Amino acid sequence: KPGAKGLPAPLAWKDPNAFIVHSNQTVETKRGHTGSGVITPIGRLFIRNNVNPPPDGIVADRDAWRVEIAGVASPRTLTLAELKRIGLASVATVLQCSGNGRKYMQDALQPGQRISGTPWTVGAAGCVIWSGVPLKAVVDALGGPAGGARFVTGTGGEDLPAGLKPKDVIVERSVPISTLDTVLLAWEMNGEPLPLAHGGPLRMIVPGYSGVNNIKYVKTVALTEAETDAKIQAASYRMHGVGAKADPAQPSIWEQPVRSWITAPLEGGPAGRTVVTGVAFGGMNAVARVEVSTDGGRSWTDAPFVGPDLGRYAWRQFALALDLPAGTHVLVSRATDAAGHVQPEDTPPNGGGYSYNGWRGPAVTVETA
Ligand code: MSS
Repeated sequence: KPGAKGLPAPLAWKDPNAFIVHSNQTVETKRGHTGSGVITPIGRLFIRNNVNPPPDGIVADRDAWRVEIAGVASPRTLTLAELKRIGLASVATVLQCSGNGRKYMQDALQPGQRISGTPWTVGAAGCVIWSGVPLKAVVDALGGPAGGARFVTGTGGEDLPAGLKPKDVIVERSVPISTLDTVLLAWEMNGEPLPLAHGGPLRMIVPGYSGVNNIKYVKTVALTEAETDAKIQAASYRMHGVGAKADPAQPSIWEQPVRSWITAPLEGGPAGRTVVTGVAFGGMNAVARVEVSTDGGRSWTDAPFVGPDLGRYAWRQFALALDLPAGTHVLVSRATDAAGHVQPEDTPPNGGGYSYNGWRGPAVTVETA
């Protein structure tokens, strides 16, 4: 039963009341627990690991962490201390699992159809400020890209389980070279040293891209001609039909689509004045507009954004004060990004349960009296 399990021991430092524990490696922030500030407190941010994290020891001496930079004119292995002498930048991004909202796709399946994977609702997401060095500055310091680079490929620093083919388990992802201008090699989140659980000592952040592309404990960053043939890239996190097999010709789960959901109210209460709050983001583009409906999408009202605007990759919070008469209300929100993409009513199910961004799935039904 979701919510019945306690936090796994390595995550015991997190707020025990803020999570639905799906498994040792998949811990979802309860809806409404991302807080009323724009930034998600680290103690309430979701966790998703594809394999067991490395031992704690790797954050004992953070500055000694080594990352190999390849596919540049002068390839080198740099320590974190050396990276800190190259540059510093900060960016706020929505960190969201590719499968966030998968439950809404699973709930809509026909008999005989199946989508496997964690049934995340809205809580495999948060908004984080990352600080570190722009990858571009590191590449420039090493003489610029070697010829022919088409991808940025990051490799996670986990010890791989024995007895399995490394390519089947290694967390290694390639993203298009166009991200070279925005990728950050981050050692801080929300002003704190990056905890191991979120990828410390060093994480590759790809602004606007879904969770899996943000490689924790990154040990190699390479500019490559081809996408990695690791299973997590070639035969997983692909857009394909329900029941079909993943293959490298299908689109990879990279850029996040526009999305929003309501964070309060989640339960009924007295009729009358109510503040409907939520979060909205555009993925690659800034979010430009969000509307709220209290009648399940029949009529819509623009909701004002509140709090600071932390840039195009961050989410914005919204708060609409309104009067709810006594009765049943179906609350939903619908975001539009700066490029004009509108959140659809539903996202057709896909085989991996990825990139759900419908406004219908996360509807909240409340009774007021
Ligand atoms: N990285 C590494 N190294 N490993 C692993 O496992 N996972 C992914 C990312 N990265 C991994 C990595 C995923 S998948 C996700 S979401 C993310 O991460 C999460 O994060 P956090 O920090 O929250 O845990 Mo899905 O798309």
